[in-house]
Amino acid sequence: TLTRDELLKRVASQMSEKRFKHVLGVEQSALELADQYGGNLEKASIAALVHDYCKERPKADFLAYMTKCSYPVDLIKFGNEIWHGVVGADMIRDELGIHDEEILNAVRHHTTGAANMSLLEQIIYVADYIEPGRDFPGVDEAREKAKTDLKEAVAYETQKTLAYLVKKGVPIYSRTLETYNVWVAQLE
Ligand code: DGI
Ligand code: FE
Ligand code: FE
Ligand code: FE
Repeated sequence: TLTRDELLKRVASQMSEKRFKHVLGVEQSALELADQYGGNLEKASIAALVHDYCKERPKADFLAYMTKCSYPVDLIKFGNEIWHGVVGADMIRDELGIHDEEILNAVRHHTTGAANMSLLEQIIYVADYIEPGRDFPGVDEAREKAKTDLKEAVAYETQKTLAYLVKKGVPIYSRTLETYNVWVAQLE
């Protein structure tokens, strides 16, 4: 397994300085949340460091990987925004040798959420949204909620993200809708 230093180097080599700063911010927020809610600090750190590892991959790499392995057909219609988590998790396993399914699921679901999310998945989903470098309307409210109730923060982020995507008129991935139905609309 990679040391933290080796992991940092591998991650930094995959992205712009700006995105690497975001990754370190997500790690900081994830560690704070893990500390507060009793999550595993080491897993929170690793998941945060690798969550956007594939964000800057060429589209062709994802398409080749998806063709080689079997993914749901509806996934092919989307783009890097969805692939870097869903497909990225498997690339991280192959390239970085990270096999912990909890960490991989945290990466897999960090963009869309999921109907059922482990504590670690909730931590990474929320940390990605509230890390110190984020600045958008509503981020402070999300930070406040994260301080008092992690699940409320998950719900808030899910509602805001879906509203934002609908306003932009972009396609909504099925898993994003599932997250909304369970976490916001409380359809079980
Ligand atoms: O990778 P980051 O920028 O740190 O953040 P992210 O992985 O949470 O989100 C990446 C983008 O994906 C963000 O602009 C919101 C968008 N997104 C989330 N769910 C969906 C989506 N885009 C589409 N088209 N459909 C979705 O369901
Ligand atoms: Fe991401
Ligand atoms: Fe996110
Ligand atoms: Fe991110």
